[in-house]
Amino acid sequence: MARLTTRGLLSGLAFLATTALLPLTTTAKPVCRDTSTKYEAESALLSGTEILTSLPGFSGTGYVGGFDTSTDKITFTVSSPTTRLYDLSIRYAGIYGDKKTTVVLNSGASTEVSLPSTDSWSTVSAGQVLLNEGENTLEVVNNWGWYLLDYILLTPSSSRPPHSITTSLVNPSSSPVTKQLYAYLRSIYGRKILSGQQDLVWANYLTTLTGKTPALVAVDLMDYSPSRVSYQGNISTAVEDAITHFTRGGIVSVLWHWNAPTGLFDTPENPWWSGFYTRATDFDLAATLANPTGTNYTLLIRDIDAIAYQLKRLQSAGVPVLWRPLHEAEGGWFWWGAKGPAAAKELYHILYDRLTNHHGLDNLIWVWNSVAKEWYPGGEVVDIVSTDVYAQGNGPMSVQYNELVELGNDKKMVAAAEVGAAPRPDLLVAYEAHWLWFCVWGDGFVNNGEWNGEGVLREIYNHDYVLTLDEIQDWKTIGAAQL
Ligand SMILES: *[C@@H]1O[C@H](CO)[C@@H](O)[C@H](O)[C@H]1NC(C)=O
Ligand SMILES: *[C@@H]1O[C@H](CO)[C@@H](O)[C@H](O)[C@H]1NC(C)=O
Ligand SMILES: [Ca+2]
Repeated sequence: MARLTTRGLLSGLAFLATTALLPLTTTAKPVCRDTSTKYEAESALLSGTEILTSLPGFSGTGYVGGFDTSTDKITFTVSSPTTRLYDLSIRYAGIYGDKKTTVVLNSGASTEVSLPSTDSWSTVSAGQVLLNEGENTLEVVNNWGWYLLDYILLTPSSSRPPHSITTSLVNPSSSPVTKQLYAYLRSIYGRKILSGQQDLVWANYLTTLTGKTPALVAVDLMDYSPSRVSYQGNISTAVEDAITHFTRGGIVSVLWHWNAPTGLFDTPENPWWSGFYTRATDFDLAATLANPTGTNYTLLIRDIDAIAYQLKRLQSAGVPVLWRPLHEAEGGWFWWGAKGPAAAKELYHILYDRLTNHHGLDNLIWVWNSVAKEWYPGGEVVDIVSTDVYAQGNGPMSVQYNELVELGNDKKMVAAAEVGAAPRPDLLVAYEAHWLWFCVWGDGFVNNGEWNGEGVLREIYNHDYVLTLDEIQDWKTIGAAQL
C-alpha cells in the first residue's frame, strides 16, 4: 500500500491547456470545433494531497496522490465563457483497487464517481457539470481515497439527441385507457415533468402548502401482503386512495413492499411488519424458485394472487397503473434482491406472466426500478425504467438519468420513482434530465426542510416545467388523440 502522507495547502492557479478535438467529418454544414479543456491535477490547489511522479505515463509535470483522509482534496478552478453544461472526465490510476471519489461543484452539489481498479492511467466519465459564466470550483474529494489523479477534462456537452421511445406497451392486450395514459406520457416526455407524491395524505399536504396538487400519487400495496393481513387484518386503504386520486383526474403509481410470505423473524429488532427487509426474514427466494412444487413456491404464488385481487379492483374502476414491483432489487436490502439478479429477474418474469396472462390484468404499465444492467429483466417485460434517489440538494440526478437512458436504449421512458428531494426544474432543463416524473417519499422527506424546503416546494410546484393535477386534466383525451 502507498505510504501515508500529510501535506499542507499548495497554492497555485489551475494550469490550463486547451486541446482541440478533431471535428466529425461532414460536408452538409460547417461544424463547430468542439474543444476540451484539460486541467492538470498537479497545478491545482492541493489539500492533504501531494504531487508524485513515479508512475510513468502521466500528463503535464506529475500527478496527485496521498488521498487517505476524508478531507483530502484537490480544488480546480475552472472557467466558462457562458453558463453551460460540460461533460467531465477524470484521468486517474486505480492501482490500489476499486475506489470512489466525490466531485463537488462550487461548494454545492456533489456527485460520487466510481474509479474502477486499473494497472495504469485510465479515463472515466464523471457525468456533467453546469458551470456558471466566469470562474467555478470543482473539488475532487477523498471519499474512499487511495487513487492517483492526473487531470480532469471538461468538454462542452452536446445537446441530447431526440428520444426514440417505443410506441407500444409490452402487453399487447393493454386496455384502451392504459394505452391512452402511455401515449399521454410519451407526448410530455422531454418537455415537462409530472409532479408526484407518495401517499394521498402527503399529496393533500402539498395542496395546502403550495396551492397545487401533485399530478401523480403513488400508493403502496404493502398492507395487502398476506403475511401482514394475518397479523393486522385488512387495514389498507391504498386501493381506495388510488381511486380517489384517479377520480379527480390524476395518475396513479403502485409499489409493493412485499412482506415475505413466510419465515419472518418477528423479533424486537426485526418485527413482522419489517418483513420485506432481507434482515427480517430467512425466506430464501433462490431456494423457493428452485422447487416449483414446494410449499414456499405455493406461498409465493398465493401472495401474487392476493395482490392481483387488489390490482383487479383498480382495473374494474378503470384505473391504469404505473406498476413498480420488486423495487430497488439491486440494493439487496429487500428479500427479493437478496439472492442476486438471476432470482430477482426470474421472480419478475413470474409476476409478469401471472398478472398478465393468468389474471388478465390489462391496466398495468410495467415500471422497472434498478439501474444495473445485470439486473434488467428485459425490454420485452418493461415499459418504463426508473430508480430511487435519496440525495439532498434538489439536484437533477443527471448521472442516474443518463444511466437509465442507456439501460433502456433510449426506447424506454425514465422515471424518478422515489426521491428524497424534489428536483429543481431549472436544473432539469439545463441538464436535459428528462425524468418523466418525480415522486417524493412521504413522512420525513416531503415535510422535512433538510430534504425539501417549503419555499423550494412552492417554487417547484408552481414552475411552468412541472405538471400538476390541474394541468393534466385532459390526459385521456390527449392520449387518445395520439393513438
Ligand atoms: C382480507 O381480504 C381478502 C380479500 O378480500 C380475504 O380473502 C381475506 O379473508 C381477508 N382477511 C382477513 C383477515 O380479513
Ligand atoms: C420455506 O421457507 C421457510 C422460511 O424461510 C423455511 O424455514 C422452510 O425451510 C422453507 N421450506 C422448504 C420446504 O424449503
Ligand atoms: Ca498531470
